[in-house]
Amino acid sequence: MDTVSGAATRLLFPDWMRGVQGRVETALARQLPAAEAIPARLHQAMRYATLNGGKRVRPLLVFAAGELSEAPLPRLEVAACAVELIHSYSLVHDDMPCMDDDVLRRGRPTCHVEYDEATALLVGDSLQSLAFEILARADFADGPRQLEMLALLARASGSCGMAGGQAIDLAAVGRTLDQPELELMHALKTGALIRAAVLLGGLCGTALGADERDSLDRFAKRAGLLFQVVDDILDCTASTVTLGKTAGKDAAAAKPTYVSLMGLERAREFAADLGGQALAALSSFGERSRRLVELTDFITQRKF
Ligand code: GRG
Repeated sequence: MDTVSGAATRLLFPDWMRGVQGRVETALARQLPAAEAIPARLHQAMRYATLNGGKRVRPLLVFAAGELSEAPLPRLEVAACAVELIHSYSLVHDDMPCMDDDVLRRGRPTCHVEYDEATALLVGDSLQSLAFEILARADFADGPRQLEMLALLARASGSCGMAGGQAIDLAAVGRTLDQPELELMHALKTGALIRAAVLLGGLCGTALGADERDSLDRFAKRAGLLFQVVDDILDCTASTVTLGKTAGKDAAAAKPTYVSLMGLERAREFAADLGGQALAALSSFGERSRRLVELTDFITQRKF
């Protein structure tokens, strides 16, 4: 099987990133139902919500973690698509009037604005089902590993993961949370899927040892929190045009964030600290973790 080739490992990070993003875009377009397949409006809306947008950070994490275990590229591609389908579903539902009620996502009208609320609800439901369907296909991986990966993604997405974090988030509006409460909310809402992306990538290749799995998990948790702290900082420092989504929403909605909890400067220091902890967790992997190291820097320094 096609694994990460020597040529790929020599690519500069921006070229590697563009390569993975392009590969994932093509794979998603292939995995999604055709736009003209019945029910065409639902399938068009699913493609609208998933294709042509987004940084694809979670797929990049799958591929980067796959380099630790010399994972076959076709398997990484499927795992990356599954995680991105779950992420796309969460954004569609999060933008709906019953949740964050937003009109702009990835620089375009949100799914319920472009289509309608009932369609957006079904888009989220269908993207979630498709994520599990593609992981469950017979040629994806050997049985026990496939079950482990399915369970991992299911738990990360559900009430003890992303959906649970969203419930805590909705209940926290207008309240003051202390740091452990904020951390739990984000570990579930944003962190669980990022952690799943990293662990799935690690599971795609030759089995990692117990110590390696622990180190990877430590990295994944720090990276998930780092992503969110940077997101909070960008929400109050970047423009709507740059972000492609409505800036300043957290403060306007009286949402607890790292910036509201600790102020902008301390939030920046906290992000730098988390980045350092994430990198420290990778130290035992040496050169194999190069892409994860580069991605951590990308997440820390991202501008949108
Ligand atoms: C509706 C079950 C359910 C969950 C929603 C992920 C989420 C939970 C809500 C999204 C709201 C939000 C802005 C969270 C902050 C972190 C985050 C997930 C940002 C968006 O992810 P990016 O920046 O987006 O990776 P792109 O568009 O680049 O894919």
